[in-house]
Formats: sequence, structure tokens, C-alpha cells
Amino acid sequence: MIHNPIIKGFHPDPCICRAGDDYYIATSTFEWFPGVRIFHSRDLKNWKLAAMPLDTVDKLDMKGNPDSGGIWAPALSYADGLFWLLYTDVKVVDAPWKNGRNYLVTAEHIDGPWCDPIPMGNGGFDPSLYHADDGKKFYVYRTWGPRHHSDPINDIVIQEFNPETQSLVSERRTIFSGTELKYTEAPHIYKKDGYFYLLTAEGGTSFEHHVTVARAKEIDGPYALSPHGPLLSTWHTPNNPLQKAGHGSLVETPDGAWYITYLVSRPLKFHDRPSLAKWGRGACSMGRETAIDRIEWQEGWPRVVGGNFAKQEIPEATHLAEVSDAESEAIFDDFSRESLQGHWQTLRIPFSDRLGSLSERKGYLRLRGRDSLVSLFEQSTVATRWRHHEFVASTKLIFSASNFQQSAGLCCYYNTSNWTYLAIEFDETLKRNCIRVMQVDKQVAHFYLYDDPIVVPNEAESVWMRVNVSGLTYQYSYSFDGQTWCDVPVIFDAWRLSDDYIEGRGFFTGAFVGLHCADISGFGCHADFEEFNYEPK
Ligand code: 6LW
Repeated sequence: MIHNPIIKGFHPDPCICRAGDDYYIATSTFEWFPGVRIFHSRDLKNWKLAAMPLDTVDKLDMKGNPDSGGIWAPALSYADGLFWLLYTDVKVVDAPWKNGRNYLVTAEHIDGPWCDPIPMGNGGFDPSLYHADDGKKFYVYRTWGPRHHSDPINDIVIQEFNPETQSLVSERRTIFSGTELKYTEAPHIYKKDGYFYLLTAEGGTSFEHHVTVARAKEIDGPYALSPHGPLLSTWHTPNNPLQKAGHGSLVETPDGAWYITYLVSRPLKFHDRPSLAKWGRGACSMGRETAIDRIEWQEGWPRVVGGNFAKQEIPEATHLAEVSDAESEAIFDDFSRESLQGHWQTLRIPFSDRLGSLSERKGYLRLRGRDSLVSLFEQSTVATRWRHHEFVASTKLIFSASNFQQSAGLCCYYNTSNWTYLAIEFDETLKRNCIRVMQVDKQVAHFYLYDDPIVVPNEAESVWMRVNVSGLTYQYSYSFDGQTWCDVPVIFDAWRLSDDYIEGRGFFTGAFVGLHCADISGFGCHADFEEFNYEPK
């Protein structure tokens, strides 16, 4: 069986493509650096991280980008011996309207080198490219601009793209204006048996999310909606363990089988809420993840096998013989490599010498104190996704602060306005390093263990820190010898680090557990992390 989600933790807006016998899925990364995560598989079941193409500041400059801005909905395709990757770098999220910039990069190999970003205009988001049989290329996206958020123009537009001149060469034409579900986005065009099929996401990317399909004889339309209704949604199955199904893309195997990849979430349910009440569907700390299903064609229309909702299990693709490697569910990192492993991401900027080093002290991740967790600019935060409802993550660090503006420790992070942080800090009265917890919840700061600080003993060379995530709640603990652990007497709500809890219009990522070092005094400090463990329970 293939178990959904196939890519766990915040990996939304999946776009699948095939190059020979190799399948690739590109997912959105928003403010997390490097930009775009591409996974590889040959069996459609086991997926492993293969590339993160936007990995230099020249390719992607996100310093100052808002929370949930940055890389939206990469569209990956393979044609003419090249991988084509389109994406939006969203610069403004929570304003009367969003403002982003669209780009294209290409590469012969999935792991690069990728060319410099080619600007594709700023007219909207979710761009994709259709490669026609006659060699022409068509650029499709969803327009966005100065209209009221609740009643935007839901147009999907098309323009011809000339790859020689790297420019859009035709007029912009509207090919689809959506259904009553609205928020029509994520357009992808496919051709089969003389029809062009236009897949779009509709309904907004939360629980009302859908995949809609329409078809036309000409690429410009007119597109007729499927008589079978939405191709996929979980809006009508509120008790389904997978929710928010939408934002799909299709792939055909060499022997003519079709699959759809799409995004889903696995909500944490509140025991006392009926499924149709506010918060009744729960909250999704792991953000939007990637799932797959089989497609069958009936009278010229794609249908999801077994019904148009998300399924936790689907049969394996037995015709694809080769078994692929999967990402490991657990992480153990002793920081012995020269560069950060793929499970780590940083906020907005690369892990350069400004943020830290893996070589200055062999076997340690050294983080230099920079901005604090509320900053959109230069944070020393190295973090990995929450991928399970229940897990334990721990680290061991060496750190000493010399003023109250310096700290280091373990954090659980959704965005700059929503996080918790178990930190070693300096107590001005005791003149000692202490362990404390800070929380920022919807921008309001809460300070724990400040009246009764836990003093780090003079003889403690290292401090061990741990977070235990158990469904709706999580709790930190610490140890000074790695044997005896003390729980911090504060229980936090895991659901507060979810898309569903965040207000405004930027709620597209997911919870991370991270290592962090801050120094806003500017005197300079660093923390040395010796190891990191992530274990699902
Ligand atoms: C994605 C778009 C969307 O680009 O959310 O709500 C964006 N709609 O399809 C981020 O996932």
C-alpha cells in the first residue's frame, strides 16, 4: 500500500512531473531557505529529497519577506531535455492585496546547476508552463491585484512564452474564470486524446479546498466544466482523517496509468467539538502535506479512483517495479558533515558564515547570535518540520550568555508571531545563566520561569533540551547530565502552531522544531549544538 501523506510535514502545493522513469514532486517552502523542495521516486510510494534549487541569495533573496511570503506553488515540468521550474516569490501577504514576483529557472539535471531566475512578470501567482506538441510553450497563472479579498477576480490567464527570447510574446487571454467555489488558482494544463484539460484549485487552501477540472478542444478554450463536479475535495467528508484536499497536478506513467498529487492536512481533533462546529475539523500543526491517488478516465474525464476524497491508503503502483528509498522518519544529526543536511532549513537567508559554522568546532553546529525569533531579517534559526502528531525532539548544547539580550536553545516555531522557546539566558539579578521559556502567541509575549529561574549549575558543561509533542499539547524538559530530566511545568497547545490558528492572510506553512541563538546586544555570542534527535513516538 502507499500511505498518504507520501511527504510528511509542511510540503504543500505539490507539482509532479516525470522524466523517463523518474518522478519528481516540487513543493512550496514560503519563507524557509533554500527555496523549493523537490522529491524523487521511481515507485510513487517512497520519496526522498532530491534538490532544493533556490539555494543562493542571487537566486532567492527573502530577507525581510513577510511570514508565509516567499516561495509559493512551484510548478515543475520536464521537456526538451530540461527541467522547467516556475515559482512566485511573494513579497507582500497581509495587505489589501498580495504582491509577488514570478520567475522561471531551468536545469538539465534535477540537482542543477539551475540557470539564473528569468523574470516572468508580477501579474499573479501559481504560474505553470504547458509544453505543446509543436514546441510552443504557454504560461498560465492566476491573476491577483487591487480587488476586495472576499470577491477577487478569479481569472486564469494564458500567454505564449518564447524560450529563445525568454519573453512572453502574446496577449494575455483569460481562459477560465472559476466556479462559484471561487479562489481559482494553481492552473495546470494537460493534453489527452485531443482535449486540453485545465486543473485548478478552488475554494481557498483551507478545509473548503477543491480540485476542479475543465476541458477544451483548443488551449485558449472555451473550457467546459466536468459534469462529474469537483475532481477532489474533503469538504464533504468532515470526519475523514485527511482534510483540505486540493491543489492537484497529474502525471502519466510510461504505460498510460495516471496519478494525481495534491495537498492534504492531518488535523488534530478537539475531542469536545462536533465536526461541523467552529474548530470542529481540528487544527493542522503539520501544515499542508503531499498526497497521491490514482486517476481513471471515464468518457473523457479524469476521476479519482474510489471517489473524489482523500484516502489514507491506495494500492501500490505494481507496474513500476523498482523500489525507491524513502526519507527516514527519524532524524539523528551529530553535525559531522560539512554542510547542513536536507532536513534543515533556515529562515529567509542561507546558512552562511553570518549565521554559523559546521567547521569552526568539529562535530558541532555553531550558531552565532543574530536577530531574535520575531525578526524578518537575520535569524540564526536552523529548524526541521513537525512530521508526526507525536514525537520527541532533543538537543545538547554548550552556551553561556553574558547579558539579557543573548540566548540559545530549542524552539517550536510557526512564524515570527507564534512560537515557544526553551532558552539559556542571563539573569541580571543572579548574574547567572538560567533556563527559561518564552512564548509569543499572536504577537503577545509570555515569560515563564522568570520569577523562579532554573539556574544552570556551574559544573554543567552542556545542557540537554527536549520537547515532547503529544497530539494537542507539548512540553519541554531539560537535563544537566543527559540522564535526569526535569519537565518544565508549562504545557503548551500544539494547535496554536497551526495554519488554522493564525489570523490574517498568511497561514500557509506549518510547525517546525528548531535550534536558535540570539544576540540583539551585538556583543557577539555563539552556541555549539552537539547533536539533534527527532523520534516519532
Ligand atoms: C498557493 C495558492 C494558495 O500558491 O496558497 O490559497 C498558496 N492558495 O494556490 C500557498 O500555498
